[in-house]
Amino acid sequence: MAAFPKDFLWGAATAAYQVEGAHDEDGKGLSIWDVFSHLPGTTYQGTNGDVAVDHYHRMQEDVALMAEMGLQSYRFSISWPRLLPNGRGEVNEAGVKFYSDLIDALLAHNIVPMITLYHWDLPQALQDEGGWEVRSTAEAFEEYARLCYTRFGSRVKLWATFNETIVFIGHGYITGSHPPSVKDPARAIQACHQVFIAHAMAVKAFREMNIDGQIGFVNVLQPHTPLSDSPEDTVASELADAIHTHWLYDPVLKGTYPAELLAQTQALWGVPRFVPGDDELLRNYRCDFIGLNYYRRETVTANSGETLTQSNHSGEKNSGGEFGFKGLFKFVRNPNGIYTDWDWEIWPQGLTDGIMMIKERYGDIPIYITENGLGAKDPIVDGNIVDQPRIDYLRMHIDALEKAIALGADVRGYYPWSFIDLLSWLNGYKKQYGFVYVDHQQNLARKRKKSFYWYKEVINSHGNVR
Ligand code: BGP
Repeated sequence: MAAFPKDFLWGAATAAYQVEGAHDEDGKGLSIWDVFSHLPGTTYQGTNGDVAVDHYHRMQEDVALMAEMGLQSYRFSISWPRLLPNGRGEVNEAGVKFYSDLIDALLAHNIVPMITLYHWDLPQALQDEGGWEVRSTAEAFEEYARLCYTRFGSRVKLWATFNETIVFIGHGYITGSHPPSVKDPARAIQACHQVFIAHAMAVKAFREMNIDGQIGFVNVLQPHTPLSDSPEDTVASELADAIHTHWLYDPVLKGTYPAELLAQTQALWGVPRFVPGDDELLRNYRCDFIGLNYYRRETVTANSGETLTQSNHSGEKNSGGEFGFKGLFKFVRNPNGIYTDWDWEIWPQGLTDGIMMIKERYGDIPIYITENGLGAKDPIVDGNIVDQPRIDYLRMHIDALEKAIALGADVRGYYPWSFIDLLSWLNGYKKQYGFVYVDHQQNLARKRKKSFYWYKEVINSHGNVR
C-alpha cells in the first residue's frame, strides 16, 4: 500500500504568462515579461507569451481536460497586470471575471484551486517606478493580494505569495537573463528583501481579513552535493546551501535571515537595508506551508575564478557550461549523473533528501510539492505523443516522495509541472513538460499524451498504481 495520506492532493501546475496569452486583451496591462520578451536577443529564438497556449480563450476546454484526467488540485498563477493594469488603483473587471470563472469551473469539477499570486509577471508600470527595489512595490503587492482575497477568498483555500524568489531575483538582478536585466548582487539582495517584506505584508492582510485557508511561499528545492570530499568542496557546498537555500527559506519560515550571512552581506555591501518594523513583520507573519519546486540537484565545487552564468537553452546536450559565484562556489557536471537534454541532472533521491532537510531545519511545516517534472522533446509515434521518459521521471519522483512521507514528512500534495505544454521562459516551446500536448502547427489543438492516461491511473488509485 502506498503511504499517501487520505487527503493528499494529486495536482498539476502552470503559470499565467506561460499559458494564458491574450497579453494585451480585455484591459490587461503589460507585464515586465511582455516588454522584456520583445527586446531582441532576450529569449530562445525570440519566443514570447503573447499568445502562449491561448489558455485565456480555451480555459473551459482545459479545465474539462483536467477533470477528465481526474485532477484533484490545480496550481495556477494570477497575472497581476490583468487585474490591476497599473499595478495598483483601478481594477480591470474583465480580468477578475476570467479568474473567477476559472475558479468556478474548477470547483464545479471538485478540483481544489491553489493560487500563486506572483509568478514573475510584475506590472511594467511598477517596474518603471523601481520594481522590487522600492518599498512602494511591496505596498502595491499588498493591495493586489487584498483584492484577490476579497474577490476569490471565499472559494480558494490554498494561496502562495511568491514563486521561486531565487530565480526571478537571481536572474533579474545577478545574471541579467530575466527582467529587469540588472547585474548587481547588492541590488539583488535589497530587491529580495522587499519581496520578503511584500510576502509578510500579504500574510498579515490574509490574517487580518480572516481568510479561511492557508498561505505559503514557493521555493526552489535544490540539494547540493560536494564534487569531492575535499575541505574546499565541502565548504563550497555549505556556502551554496546558505545562499541558495537558507537565505530564501529562513525569512519566510523562521522570520529571520541566517545571522552569519546577514552580517557578511551587510558588512560587504550594506544590504539588506531594514526600515523600522521589518524585523517584526518577518517574525510575526510566517508561512502556513512551504511549496517546494524540485527538478534537480547541483554538484558543487570551489570556485577561485569569476562568476559564471552560462546555461543550456537549446536542448542540445552538453551545451550548458557552468554556473557559479566569483570566489565562492560553482555548479559542475556530476561525472556519474544522468542528465536531460537541457543538462539538468535527474536524481529522484534528492526529493527525499531535500524534504527531510527542510523538516530537519524548519520542523513540522506542511509541505506541498508545487512543481516537479521533465522538460523534454517528446517523441511522436504514429500521431501519438509517447512521453515515456516523463512517465519514468515522475514515477521515480513519486517513489522518492513516498519515502519522505514514510520517514514522517507532512507532505500534502504533488503538482507536476506542468498540466499542459507551455512556454518555457528562456527555452521557448521546444521544452515540453505537459500531460497535454499543444500542436503549434494545428491551431494550438490539445492532444492527450501517454502520460495523461498514466497520471489519470495514478490519481485514480491514490498513488498505488504507477
Ligand atoms: C520553474 C518555474 C516554472 C517553470 C519551470 C521549468 O523554475 O517556476 O515557471 O518554467 O521552472 O523551468 P524551465 O521552463 O526553465 O525549464
